[in-house]
Amino acid sequence: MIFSLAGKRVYVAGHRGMVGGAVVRRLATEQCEVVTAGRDVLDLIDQAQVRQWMAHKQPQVMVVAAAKVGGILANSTYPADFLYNNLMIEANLIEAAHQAGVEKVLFLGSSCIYPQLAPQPIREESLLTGPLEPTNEWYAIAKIAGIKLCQAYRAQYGRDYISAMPTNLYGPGDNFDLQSSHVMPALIRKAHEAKLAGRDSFEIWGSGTPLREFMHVDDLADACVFLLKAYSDPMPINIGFGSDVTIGELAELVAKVVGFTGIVTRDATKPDGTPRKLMDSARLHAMGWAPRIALEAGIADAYQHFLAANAG
Ligand code: GFB
Repeated sequence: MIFSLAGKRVYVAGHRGMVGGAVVRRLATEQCEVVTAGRDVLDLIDQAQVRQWMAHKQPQVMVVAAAKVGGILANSTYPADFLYNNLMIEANLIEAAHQAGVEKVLFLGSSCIYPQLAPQPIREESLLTGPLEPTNEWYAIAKIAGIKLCQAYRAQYGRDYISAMPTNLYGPGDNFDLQSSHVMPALIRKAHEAKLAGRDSFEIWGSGTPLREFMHVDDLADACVFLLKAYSDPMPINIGFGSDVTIGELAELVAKVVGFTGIVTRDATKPDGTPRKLMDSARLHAMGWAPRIALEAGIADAYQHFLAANAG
């Protein structure tokens, strides 16, 4: 381990989101102080506010888990929101961190930064080698800019700012809104509601053939803490699960976990997105980190949190 969190003040930007919330929970087991700021006190789009807040709080470490995120439909419907908000959030945070002397920054991107037809599994070297998937290129461009910010502050100022690219995530605190969510929470909700209503089917978007790799957010949070301590390199590092499933297979698995016994139908008018984005996480695994939460167990956990959040 090359960086110690002991006694450090760690700012987690985006703590009310699924990823930031998981990182805060994980950091509770470290000997560090966690600081956060809700949107009511700190608007991350506002450069002056971010600078003032950072100068006042003086964190030594920052995790950038704040982002405007959404599923395939939200990404393609609100391109300006996804590009502008994410560019502003990361630029404001990283520049303010540098100004305030923050020692270590972990910036979180996404597997969609890689070219639409990158060789699978996708290695970090694939970045910027081909055209992006059109359904999420706005978000991807913003996240690529975030990687470049970390690299630029490293190169120009010697800052230990790193970036990591998680695969598709799910878990407690996810967004279950059917229009804006990712596929996992959408399928959990659809299967649950179909079961409750006694329907004999629920519908998934697209052909069901795209392949996706899923990781429980608690595994991701563990990887983040590991990387804060052990990683210092300009190159982004992949955080993947190691295997993928088709969306059709995922729907069947979710139905099994939820206890829905009907059939799954397909809405071919909805987009498939990229055919496959399995990441090569060999660099991370070679450092000694591996995920622990198997897909079915992770879905069961996410379903329990969904039930708890919707009780009463
Ligand atoms: O998770 P998802 O919205 O985003 O969709 P991406 C994954 C796949 O699931 C697509 C299919 O092929 C969808 O068509 N799908 C099936 C559904 N049923 C549903 C449904 O009810 N809801 C949703 N949302 N999808 C996102 C990017 O891409 O991945 C973001 O848009 C981000 O930028 C994120 O990178 C990790 O995996 O296609």
